[in-house]
Amino acid sequence: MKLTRRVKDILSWYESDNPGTKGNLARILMEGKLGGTGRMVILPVDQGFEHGPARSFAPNPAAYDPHYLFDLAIEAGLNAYAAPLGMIEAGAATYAGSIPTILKVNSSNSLSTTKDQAVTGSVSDALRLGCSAIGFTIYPGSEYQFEMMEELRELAEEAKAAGLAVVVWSYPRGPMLDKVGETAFDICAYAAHMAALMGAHIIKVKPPMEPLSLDAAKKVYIDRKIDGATMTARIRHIVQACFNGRRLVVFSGGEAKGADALLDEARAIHAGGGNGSIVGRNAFQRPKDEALKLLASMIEVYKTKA
Ligand code: FBP
Repeated sequence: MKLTRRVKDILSWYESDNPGTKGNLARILMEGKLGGTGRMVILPVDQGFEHGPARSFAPNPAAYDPHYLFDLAIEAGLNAYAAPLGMIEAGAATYAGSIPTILKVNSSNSLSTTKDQAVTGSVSDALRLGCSAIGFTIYPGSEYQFEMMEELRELAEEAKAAGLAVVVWSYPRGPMLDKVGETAFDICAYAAHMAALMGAHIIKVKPPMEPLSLDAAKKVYIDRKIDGATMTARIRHIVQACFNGRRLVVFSGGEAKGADALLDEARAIHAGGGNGSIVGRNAFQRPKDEALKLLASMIEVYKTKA
Protein backbone atom coordinates (compact mmCIF):
# COMPACT_ATOMS: atom_id res chain seq x y z
CA MET A 1 0.00 0.00 0.00
CA LYS A 2 1.28 3.46 -0.90
CA LEU A 3 1.28 5.75 2.11
CA THR A 4 -0.11 9.23 1.63
CA ARG A 5 2.12 12.25 2.07
CA ARG A 6 0.12 13.15 5.19
CA VAL A 7 0.76 9.77 6.82
CA LYS A 8 4.46 9.88 5.90
CA ASP A 9 4.61 13.29 7.47
CA ILE A 10 2.98 12.02 10.67
CA LEU A 11 5.34 9.04 10.84
CA SER A 12 8.29 11.43 10.62
CA TRP A 13 7.25 12.95 13.98
CA TYR A 14 8.09 9.66 15.68
CA GLU A 15 11.82 10.02 15.35
CA SER A 16 12.93 7.19 17.64
CA ASP A 17 10.64 4.40 16.54
CA ASN A 18 11.62 1.22 14.72
CA PRO A 19 10.04 0.16 11.41
CA GLY A 20 7.69 -2.26 13.20
CA THR A 21 6.13 0.48 15.28
CA LYS A 22 5.98 2.89 12.37
CA GLY A 23 4.41 0.17 10.24
CA ASN A 24 1.75 -0.45 12.87
CA LEU A 25 1.00 3.26 13.19
CA ALA A 26 0.71 3.37 9.41
CA ARG A 27 -1.70 0.42 9.47
CA ILE A 28 -4.00 2.35 11.80
CA LEU A 29 -3.65 5.62 9.88
CA MET A 30 -4.21 4.02 6.45
CA GLU A 31 -7.21 1.88 7.47
CA GLY A 32 -10.88 2.53 6.77
CA LYS A 33 -12.74 5.43 5.26
CA LEU A 34 -10.39 7.99 6.78
CA GLY A 35 -7.32 6.05 5.70
CA GLY A 36 -4.50 8.36 4.65
CA THR A 37 -6.09 11.59 5.94
CA GLY A 38 -4.34 11.80 9.32
CA ARG A 39 -7.75 11.72 10.99
CA MET A 40 -9.11 8.64 12.77
CA VAL A 41 -12.26 7.20 14.25
CA ILE A 42 -11.64 4.28 16.61
CA LEU A 43 -14.12 1.97 18.39
CA PRO A 44 -13.15 1.24 22.04
CA VAL A 45 -15.08 -1.46 23.87
CA ASP A 46 -13.72 -1.88 27.39
CA GLN A 47 -16.85 -0.53 29.07
CA GLY A 48 -17.86 -4.08 30.12
CA PHE A 49 -14.87 -3.97 32.46
CA GLU A 50 -15.19 -0.32 33.42
CA HIS A 51 -18.96 -0.13 33.92
CA GLY A 52 -20.24 -3.73 33.81
CA PRO A 53 -22.06 -5.74 31.12
CA ALA A 54 -25.65 -4.52 31.50
CA ARG A 55 -24.76 -0.83 31.75
CA SER A 56 -22.69 -1.29 28.63
CA PHE A 57 -24.66 -3.66 26.45
CA ALA A 58 -28.31 -3.80 27.62
CA PRO A 59 -29.21 -0.72 25.50
CA ASN A 60 -28.30 -2.80 22.40
CA PRO A 61 -28.08 -6.50 23.40
CA ALA A 62 -26.47 -7.46 20.07
CA ALA A 63 -23.31 -5.86 21.45
CA TYR A 64 -22.90 -8.59 24.09
CA ASP A 65 -21.39 -10.59 21.19
CA PRO A 66 -17.72 -9.70 20.54
CA HIS A 67 -18.18 -10.54 16.84
CA TYR A 68 -20.84 -7.83 16.58
CA LEU A 69 -18.29 -5.26 17.77
CA PHE A 70 -15.65 -6.33 15.25
CA ASP A 71 -18.31 -6.22 12.51
CA LEU A 72 -19.43 -2.76 13.59
CA ALA A 73 -15.91 -1.34 13.41
CA ILE A 74 -15.25 -3.02 10.04
CA GLU A 75 -18.58 -2.15 8.41
CA ALA A 76 -18.30 1.46 9.58
CA GLY A 77 -14.85 1.68 7.97
CA LEU A 78 -13.10 2.72 11.20
CA ASN A 79 -9.35 2.93 11.71
CA ALA A 80 -9.06 0.50 14.61
CA TYR A 81 -10.85 -1.46 17.30
CA ALA A 82 -9.63 -1.38 20.92
CA ALA A 83 -10.65 -3.92 23.56
CA PRO A 84 -9.38 -6.01 26.50
CA LEU A 85 -7.85 -9.44 26.06
CA GLY A 86 -10.95 -11.69 26.20
CA MET A 87 -12.85 -9.56 23.71
CA ILE A 88 -10.04 -9.60 21.13
CA GLU A 89 -9.42 -13.31 21.68
CA ALA A 90 -13.11 -14.04 21.04
CA GLY A 91 -12.83 -12.80 17.44
CA ALA A 92 -9.14 -13.37 16.83
CA ALA A 93 -9.39 -16.05 14.12
CA THR A 94 -12.53 -14.78 12.39
CA TYR A 95 -11.21 -11.22 12.06
CA ALA A 96 -7.45 -11.79 11.76
CA GLY A 97 -6.10 -9.09 9.47
CA SER A 98 -9.54 -7.47 9.00
CA ILE A 99 -8.97 -4.32 11.08
CA PRO A 100 -6.07 -3.02 13.20
CA THR A 101 -6.62 -3.88 16.85
CA ILE A 102 -5.42 -2.20 20.02
CA LEU A 103 -5.10 -4.52 23.02
CA LYS A 104 -6.20 -2.66 26.14
CA VAL A 105 -3.67 -4.02 28.65
CA ASN A 106 -5.04 -2.53 31.86
CA SER A 107 -8.55 -2.27 33.19
CA SER A 108 -10.55 -0.88 36.06
CA ASN A 109 -13.97 -1.92 37.33
CA SER A 110 -16.90 -0.31 39.11
CA LEU A 111 -16.60 -2.64 42.13
CA SER A 112 -13.37 -0.98 43.16
CA THR A 113 -13.17 1.99 45.50
CA THR A 114 -9.67 2.95 44.34
CA LYS A 115 -8.68 4.92 41.25
CA ASP A 116 -6.39 2.28 39.87
CA GLN A 117 -6.30 -0.33 37.11
CA ALA A 118 -5.00 -3.90 37.00
CA VAL A 119 -2.68 -5.05 34.24
CA THR A 120 -4.89 -7.50 32.31
CA GLY A 121 -2.90 -8.09 29.12
CA SER A 122 0.68 -8.25 27.94
CA VAL A 123 2.85 -7.33 24.98
CA SER A 124 3.15 -11.01 24.09
CA ASP A 125 -0.66 -11.28 24.06
CA ALA A 126 -0.77 -8.31 21.69
CA LEU A 127 1.79 -9.92 19.39
CA ARG A 128 0.09 -13.32 19.51
CA LEU A 129 -3.23 -11.69 18.57
CA GLY A 130 -1.75 -9.63 15.73
CA CYS A 131 -2.56 -6.31 17.39
CA SER A 132 -1.05 -3.07 16.11
CA ALA A 133 -0.79 -1.41 19.51
CA ILE A 134 -1.25 -1.75 23.22
CA GLY A 135 -3.62 0.60 25.02
CA PHE A 136 -3.01 1.71 28.60
CA THR A 137 -4.95 4.00 30.96
CA ILE A 138 -3.31 6.34 33.43
CA TYR A 139 -5.26 8.33 36.03
CA PRO A 140 -3.16 11.48 36.64
CA GLY A 141 -4.19 12.75 40.07
CA SER A 142 -5.04 9.37 41.60
CA GLU A 143 -3.31 7.98 44.69
CA TYR A 144 -1.92 5.29 42.38
CA GLN A 145 -0.82 7.54 39.53
CA PHE A 146 2.89 6.92 39.97
CA GLU A 147 2.53 3.12 40.03
CA MET A 148 0.37 3.36 36.88
CA MET A 149 2.99 5.51 35.17
CA GLU A 150 5.73 3.07 36.14
CA GLU A 151 3.68 0.16 34.73
CA LEU A 152 3.19 2.12 31.53
CA ARG A 153 6.90 2.88 31.30
CA GLU A 154 7.75 -0.83 31.40
CA LEU A 155 4.99 -1.94 29.01
CA ALA A 156 5.67 0.88 26.55
CA GLU A 157 9.36 0.04 26.46
CA GLU A 158 8.52 -3.61 25.79
CA ALA A 159 5.85 -2.76 23.19
CA LYS A 160 8.14 -0.40 21.28
CA ALA A 161 10.96 -2.94 21.29
CA ALA A 162 8.52 -5.48 19.81
CA GLY A 163 7.42 -3.04 17.08
CA LEU A 164 4.02 -2.15 18.51
CA ALA A 165 2.49 1.30 18.93
CA VAL A 166 1.38 2.67 22.31
CA VAL A 167 -1.99 4.34 22.88
CA VAL A 168 -2.49 6.09 26.22
CA TRP A 169 -5.89 6.91 27.73
CA SER A 170 -5.05 9.81 30.06
CA TYR A 171 -7.98 10.36 32.41
CA PRO A 172 -7.40 12.70 35.35
CA ARG A 173 -9.18 11.62 38.52
CA GLY A 174 -8.44 11.40 42.23
CA PRO A 175 -8.80 13.25 45.52
CA MET A 176 -7.71 16.66 44.17
CA LEU A 177 -10.26 16.63 41.34
CA ASP A 178 -14.02 16.95 41.45
CA LYS A 179 -16.17 16.03 38.41
CA VAL A 180 -15.60 19.47 36.87
CA GLY A 181 -11.86 19.24 37.48
CA GLU A 182 -11.60 15.88 35.68
CA THR A 183 -12.40 17.51 32.33
CA ALA A 184 -11.21 21.06 33.09
CA PHE A 185 -9.37 22.72 30.22
CA ASP A 186 -5.99 23.07 32.00
CA ILE A 187 -6.18 19.59 33.57
CA CYS A 188 -6.98 17.98 30.23
CA ALA A 189 -3.99 19.71 28.62
CA TYR A 190 -1.80 18.61 31.54
CA ALA A 191 -2.99 14.99 31.22
CA ALA A 192 -2.41 14.97 27.45
CA HIS A 193 1.06 16.42 27.89
CA MET A 194 2.01 13.80 30.48
CA ALA A 195 0.91 11.04 28.10
CA ALA A 196 3.14 12.57 25.42
CA LEU A 197 6.00 12.70 27.91
CA MET A 198 5.44 9.03 28.72
CA GLY A 199 6.11 8.23 25.06
CA ALA A 200 2.56 7.66 23.79
CA HIS A 201 2.17 7.50 20.02
CA ILE A 202 -1.56 8.18 20.25
CA ILE A 203 -3.03 10.12 23.16
CA LYS A 204 -6.62 9.80 24.18
CA VAL A 205 -8.31 12.37 26.42
CA LYS A 206 -11.86 13.49 27.14
CA PRO A 207 -13.05 16.63 25.36
CA PRO A 208 -11.87 19.61 27.48
CA MET A 209 -14.51 21.79 29.15
CA GLU A 210 -14.32 25.51 29.81
CA PRO A 211 -13.50 25.72 33.55
CA LEU A 212 -9.93 25.96 34.80
CA SER A 213 -9.14 23.88 37.84
CA LEU A 214 -5.57 23.90 39.09
CA ASP A 215 -4.94 27.05 41.15
CA ALA A 216 -1.24 27.03 40.28
CA ALA A 217 -2.07 27.10 36.55
CA LYS A 218 -5.02 29.51 36.48
CA LYS A 219 -2.85 32.65 36.55
CA VAL A 220 -0.87 31.74 33.44
CA TYR A 221 -4.03 30.81 31.53
CA ILE A 222 -5.52 34.19 32.41
CA ASP A 223 -2.34 36.31 32.06
CA ARG A 224 -1.37 34.69 28.75
CA LYS A 225 -4.96 34.81 27.52
CA ILE A 226 -4.96 31.14 26.54
CA ASP A 227 -8.23 30.86 24.66
CA GLY A 228 -10.62 28.31 26.11
CA ALA A 229 -13.89 29.97 25.16
CA THR A 230 -14.94 27.42 22.53
CA MET A 231 -14.40 23.70 22.09
CA THR A 232 -12.35 24.40 18.96
CA ALA A 233 -10.03 26.74 20.87
CA ARG A 234 -9.66 24.25 23.70
CA ILE A 235 -8.87 21.41 21.29
CA ARG A 236 -6.22 23.65 19.69
CA HIS A 237 -4.58 24.06 23.09
CA ILE A 238 -4.67 20.30 23.78
CA VAL A 239 -2.95 19.77 20.41
CA GLN A 240 -0.33 22.31 21.51
CA ALA A 241 0.15 20.33 24.75
CA CYS A 242 0.75 17.22 22.61
CA PHE A 243 4.15 18.53 21.49
CA ASN A 244 2.60 21.21 19.31
CA GLY A 245 0.90 18.62 17.15
CA ARG A 246 3.81 16.18 16.93
CA ARG A 247 1.76 13.49 18.66
CA LEU A 248 -1.61 12.15 17.54
CA VAL A 249 -4.47 13.03 19.87
CA VAL A 250 -8.02 11.67 19.80
CA PHE A 251 -11.00 12.53 21.98
CA SER A 252 -13.48 10.17 23.64
CA GLY A 253 -17.20 10.17 23.04
CA GLY A 254 -18.54 9.79 26.60
CA GLU A 255 -21.99 8.65 27.68
CA ALA A 256 -24.69 8.13 25.06
CA LYS A 257 -25.90 11.45 23.69
CA GLY A 258 -27.65 12.87 20.66
CA ALA A 259 -26.10 12.61 17.21
CA ASP A 260 -26.03 16.41 16.84
CA ALA A 261 -23.97 16.87 20.00
CA LEU A 262 -21.51 14.23 18.87
CA LEU A 263 -21.17 15.72 15.40
CA ASP A 264 -20.66 19.21 16.84
CA GLU A 265 -17.88 17.78 18.98
CA ALA A 266 -16.28 16.14 15.93
CA ARG A 267 -16.45 19.45 14.02
CA ALA A 268 -14.67 21.21 16.88
CA ILE A 269 -12.03 18.47 17.15
CA HIS A 270 -11.41 18.67 13.41
CA ALA A 271 -11.29 22.47 13.32
CA GLY A 272 -8.99 22.57 16.35
CA GLY A 273 -6.49 20.20 14.70
CA GLY A 274 -7.29 17.11 16.79
CA ASN A 275 -6.78 13.77 15.05
CA GLY A 276 -10.20 12.29 15.60
CA SER A 277 -12.61 10.50 17.88
CA ILE A 278 -12.60 7.30 19.88
CA VAL A 279 -16.24 6.57 20.38
CA GLY A 280 -17.59 3.59 22.30
CA ARG A 281 -21.01 3.86 23.93
CA ASN A 282 -22.31 6.31 21.36
CA ALA A 283 -21.61 3.69 18.70
CA PHE A 284 -22.32 0.24 20.16
CA GLN A 285 -25.29 1.26 22.33
CA ARG A 286 -27.25 2.39 19.25
CA PRO A 287 -28.98 -0.12 16.95
CA LYS A 288 -26.48 -1.05 14.25
CA ASP A 289 -28.09 0.87 11.37
CA GLU A 290 -28.23 4.02 13.50
CA ALA A 291 -24.66 3.55 14.68
CA LEU A 292 -23.43 3.09 11.10
CA LYS A 293 -25.26 6.25 10.03
CA LEU A 294 -23.78 8.26 12.89
CA LEU A 295 -20.25 6.96 12.33
CA ALA A 296 -20.57 7.73 8.60
CA SER A 297 -21.58 11.30 9.44
CA MET A 298 -18.62 11.66 11.81
CA ILE A 299 -16.30 10.37 9.11
CA GLU A 300 -17.74 12.92 6.68
CA VAL A 301 -16.94 15.68 9.19
CA TYR A 302 -13.33 14.52 9.35
CA LYS A 303 -13.11 14.34 5.56
CA THR A 304 -14.00 18.00 5.04
CA LYS A 305 -11.22 20.55 4.66
CA ALA A 306 -10.29 21.72 8.19
P1 FBP B 1 -16.87 6.02 25.46
O1 FBP B 1 -16.90 6.62 24.07
O2 FBP B 1 -17.93 5.02 25.68
O3 FBP B 1 -16.83 7.12 26.50
O4 FBP B 1 -15.53 5.22 25.53
C1 FBP B 1 -14.31 5.83 25.76
C2 FBP B 1 -13.72 5.34 27.05
O5 FBP B 1 -12.41 5.84 27.22
C3 FBP B 1 -13.64 3.83 27.19
O6 FBP B 1 -12.49 3.30 26.61
C4 FBP B 1 -13.73 3.66 28.67
O7 FBP B 1 -14.27 2.45 29.04
C5 FBP B 1 -14.68 4.75 29.04
O8 FBP B 1 -14.48 5.79 28.13
C6 FBP B 1 -14.49 5.25 30.45
O9 FBP B 1 -15.51 6.14 30.69
P2 FBP B 1 -15.70 6.83 32.10
O10 FBP B 1 -14.44 7.58 32.37
O11 FBP B 1 -16.89 7.71 31.89
O12 FBP B 1 -15.93 5.74 33.09
